[in-house]
Amino acid sequence: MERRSFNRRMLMGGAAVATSMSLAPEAAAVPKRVKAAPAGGKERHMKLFAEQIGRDQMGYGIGNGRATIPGPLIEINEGDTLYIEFENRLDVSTGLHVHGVDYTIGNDATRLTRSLVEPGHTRTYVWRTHAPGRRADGTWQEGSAGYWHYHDHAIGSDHGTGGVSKGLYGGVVVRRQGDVLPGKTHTLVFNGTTINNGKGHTGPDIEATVGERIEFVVITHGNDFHTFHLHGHRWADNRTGLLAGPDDPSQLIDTRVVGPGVSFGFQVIAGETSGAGAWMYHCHVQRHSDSGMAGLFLVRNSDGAIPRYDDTAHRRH
Ligand SMILES: [Cu+2]
Repeated sequence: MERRSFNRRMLMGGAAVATSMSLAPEAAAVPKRVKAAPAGGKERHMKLFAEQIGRDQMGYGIGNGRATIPGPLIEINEGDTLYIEFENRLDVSTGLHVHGVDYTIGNDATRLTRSLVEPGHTRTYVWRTHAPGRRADGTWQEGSAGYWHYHDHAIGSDHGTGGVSKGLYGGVVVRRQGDVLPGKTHTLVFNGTTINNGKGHTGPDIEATVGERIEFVVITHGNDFHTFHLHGHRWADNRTGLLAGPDDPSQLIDTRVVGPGVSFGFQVIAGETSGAGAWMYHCHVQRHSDSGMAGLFLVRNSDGAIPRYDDTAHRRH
């Protein structure tokens, strides 16, 4: 098994050989060439709505679908302008307040700035983004690229305390030209002591096959500080979660402190150095993980198997 894996990596060229010895035997070949984000500068249009979910929850939805918690992941490229036709299907005023991107005060989606949407009404929010560049005064202006998020800022209080607790939130990814694109992206929101307002206070399972490039967008809401931890994987503590090269000084981490309003993201190659398995992710505040702030990153071998995974133990929770 080990030899077969090693040989496959040797075909990829000299650079990969040096590291292959330390790789887990079950690790599959990493794709030879990653896909990169294209240049921005496009005008994009989408429709989004907010609606009630059951008796106690609320969510954002897209197109003709149902609302979800978290809401749809919104992904754009630096330089893009996004026009969001937003429909309020709730019986209270709400809006789409966003972090990180550029928007005028009339797009703040707060009561203070009279930029909410009344029940049954529709309006268009405009989000702009910009690429990095040099200001006229010679200083450097960072671009919009990052892992951001949007949420209600009106229901329950002028800060959206009620709307956010019921599920009105979602992720935003702004990519820079050339950024590595993931195979799949998953949004995890620590909200109170739930993950994604999950029933039974249990986080969703995230499924992958060894070698897949998986992106995590992690957002925090509520009143508590948390420590996001993922087993068997690690990432760089920088904008992308990926090292830019051998001289990138970013620290490698597998746990990060987060608090209300914070968002970050990263990519991992599933099972790259540790192989397949039911890898837990959870808040590392013991009281929080014990109360259910945990889920599984289910990384399968290419034959679909998950080594040493006792499904019944997990389901008993
Ligand atoms: Cu926690």
